[in-house]
Amino acid sequence: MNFKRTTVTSALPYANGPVHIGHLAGVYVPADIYVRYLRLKGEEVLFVGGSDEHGVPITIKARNEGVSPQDIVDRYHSIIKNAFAEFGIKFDVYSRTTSKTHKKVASDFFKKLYEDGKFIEQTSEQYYDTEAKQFLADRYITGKCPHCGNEKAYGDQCESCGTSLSATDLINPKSAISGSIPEMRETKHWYLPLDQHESWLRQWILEDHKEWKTNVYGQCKSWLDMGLQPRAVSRDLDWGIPVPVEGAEGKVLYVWFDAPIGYISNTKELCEAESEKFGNWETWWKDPETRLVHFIGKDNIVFHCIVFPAMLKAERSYILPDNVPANEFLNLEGDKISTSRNWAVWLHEYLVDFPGKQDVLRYVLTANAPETKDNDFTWKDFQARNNNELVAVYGNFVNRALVLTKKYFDGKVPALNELTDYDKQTLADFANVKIEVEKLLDTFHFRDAQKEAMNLARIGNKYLAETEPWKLAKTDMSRVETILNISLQIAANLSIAFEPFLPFSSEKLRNMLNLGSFDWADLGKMDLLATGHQLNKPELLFERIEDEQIDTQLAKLHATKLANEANETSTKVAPVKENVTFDDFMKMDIRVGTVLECTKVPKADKLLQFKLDDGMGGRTILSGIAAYYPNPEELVGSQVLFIANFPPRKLRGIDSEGMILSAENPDGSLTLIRPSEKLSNGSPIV
Ligand code: B3M
Ligand code: ZN
Repeated sequence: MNFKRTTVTSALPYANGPVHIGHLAGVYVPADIYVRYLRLKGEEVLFVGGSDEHGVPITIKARNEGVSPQDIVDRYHSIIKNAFAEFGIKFDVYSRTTSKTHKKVASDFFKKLYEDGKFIEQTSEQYYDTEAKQFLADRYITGKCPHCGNEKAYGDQCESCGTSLSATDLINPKSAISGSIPEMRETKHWYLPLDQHESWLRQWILEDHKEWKTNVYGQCKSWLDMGLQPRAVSRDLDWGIPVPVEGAEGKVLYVWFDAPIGYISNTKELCEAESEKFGNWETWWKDPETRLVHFIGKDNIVFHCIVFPAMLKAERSYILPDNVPANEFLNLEGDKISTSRNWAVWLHEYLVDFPGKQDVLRYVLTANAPETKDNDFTWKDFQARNNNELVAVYGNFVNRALVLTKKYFDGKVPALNELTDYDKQTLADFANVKIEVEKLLDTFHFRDAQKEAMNLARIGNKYLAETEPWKLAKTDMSRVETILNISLQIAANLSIAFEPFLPFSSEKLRNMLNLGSFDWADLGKMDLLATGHQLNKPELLFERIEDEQIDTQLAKLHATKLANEANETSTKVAPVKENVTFDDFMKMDIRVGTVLECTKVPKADKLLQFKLDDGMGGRTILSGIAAYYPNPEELVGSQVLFIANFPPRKLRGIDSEGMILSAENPDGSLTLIRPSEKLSNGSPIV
């Protein structure tokens, strides 16, 4: 199929928090690379983004902060929008699902399907909070997890063991709104009968789109093989787009019904505002010659490959996506990125710590993009890729070419004279790269495409290092001219090849080269700079990142980890036992003693035998802590606490006269209690 234009969408992030590197790596950088590439090729393309401003998490956040959901989405919509702009994610439109246009488009979409009989109505039982007088979304119900016993599991998921739940699985469910025990009540909803769409979806995905990425295809196949069920497209909630039919008071469109329609509404909003530039919105969504591509993360695959296409098909006038190049997840320093645990690199914080280094992050995220499997971001790798690749290869090459041209030719592009075999070989290596990069970009292999672009820089860097024009300047100026001409042409090519990946650096490089407009077709040409063309002042394209900067980031993450651990520990503290009286306490005779000997008890792998100076002539006590003290002799000289009035008992043939006190750690291990100051042996604890 020959398409005339492409509509590119990228998932609409929930406006309930800022965006982090996982978002960029998974969705927005690849989408932006792809769009920049198409634009450079002179293709007609529309890049649609926006914020997803409905859904339960937004209402929960608002309730927690005591503000309205609108306040929350207003705040994060602008934070997110700015972060994307800062990183050069160049949307044609970035709007929001609380816009007027969207309300109308989504509402009309629902109405059309409703009137055409594309939904089924079903009544089901759901938890209802009689105090707050509302039905409870799964997230609004807490209770005990049936799998791990966590008392604070949510009705949709237990965050302790990660199991996804439904509200009815919870033991002792409670409303998170009022704290009351919810009751079951009947409620009516509209469902999209996905089961009725199964057969065309099977054909369309499994037969007609075998070229989709294997992670996407595989997930679709397993959904289809499990058999599709009707999905509710409405919810009992007061935040969202009201269900536009009679008798639906208190019900709104399910967020996953309205959000993908947001792509359409945002297109419409743009086209109506700038019709001369973008034409009619319907062309982007209904013309069979338009190619639709959705960039998303793996958790959104079912919605974009199955649910939304079923909605579009049911509506009957829309095109379907041609590809859905979903990525897997990016981890951070070996752990899953998590907003609630603050385990993330937030874009707005990165910009404060690394001002002007947007391209470095873009580069590293693409180099490690989770294209086929989850991948890991580490700060050491970030530093290494910056220092060893961007600075040492790309930056170094460009800088040398420009500085030498300034030095020998006053910044004017020198002539291309006779070519040596090595020159010819270098030029030939070059010519292949364009085809290779294109092939990779066309098939969404952004990591490899960027690697190819970096190869160009490597070719250039090697060429300069091996020809050593600075050594020839005294003897063979004609040769120096040729070498620098070739090097500058390579630099000009780099500014094109890297434009989709590193737009800020490309622009900087083009300014240094004093290069005007250009397009993708210029890539591979060796006459981009005419002889005599005046270059601008050379500047460094990239800067080294020092160890201290990386250490600061690692320290920040370490602090987060400690805080999280402290948090988790505090929730795992053993419950307090029944009260005792003061007299009960006073019956216990706890004293200080010094360890004189400490040895393993033969054939009892848990026991240590202590000989204590107890200030009363000495005693022997056995304690079950051998597992935690592999070198018991090191305890000699330590002071410990022991119970002095335990009746002696025989263990393994040895009389044990008391009990030594230890603390139990959250993981169940034991640590001896040792006074931090030297005390007199036999002193009672009071
Ligand atoms: N807001 C989920 C997410 O941010 C959702 C995407 C909507 S795309 C139409 O992962
Ligand atoms: Zn659990």
